[in-house]
Amino acid sequence: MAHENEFQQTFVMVKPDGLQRGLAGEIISRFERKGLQLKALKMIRIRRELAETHYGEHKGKPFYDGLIDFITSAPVIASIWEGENAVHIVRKLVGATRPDEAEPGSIRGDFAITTGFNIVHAADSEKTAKREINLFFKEDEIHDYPLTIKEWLYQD
Ligand code: DAT
Ligand code: MG
Repeated sequence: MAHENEFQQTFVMVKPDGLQRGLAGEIISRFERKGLQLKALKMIRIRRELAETHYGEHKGKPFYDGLIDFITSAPVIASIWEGENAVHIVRKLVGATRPDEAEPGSIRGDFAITTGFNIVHAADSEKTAKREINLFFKEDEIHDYPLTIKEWLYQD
């Protein structure tokens, strides 16, 4: 795996369907229990312009218009999580894009049925994570505080 043992921040969003289905707490809880540190959290209604920037790589694909309509249709919960290899670890916890391929035990594997309603977003690389963090959060919304259980999560 690239970036082994690298401390990283990643961007995660509970999508409108995750929130509407009452799964926000469950989803956040999974990252907490893994040992990742919550650095930022907020509930927002994504404006169209932000949605189009965030999902810019998918512009022109058949599902693009529906994706933009969906992600702007109701509030989401945006968050930043930090830890060793956080980007890769969070993607594993989230599971494959298609819920019929997502492993049981992953969030999408456990709670989603269709790709269009796969309940959670996570950045797919360190570069994407940085970009998405900057898109969704101001610097003063990101919190630095000690992770008191750190010595039980990481060897020095
Ligand atoms: P991921 O969210 O796992 O990073 P992606 O970046 O390829 O996946 O696509 C972004 C979102 O777009 C995905 O979470 C759900 C939607 N999407 C992707 N492919 C789709 C498809 N074939 N049909 C409907 N929605 C799709
Ligand atoms: Mg993606």
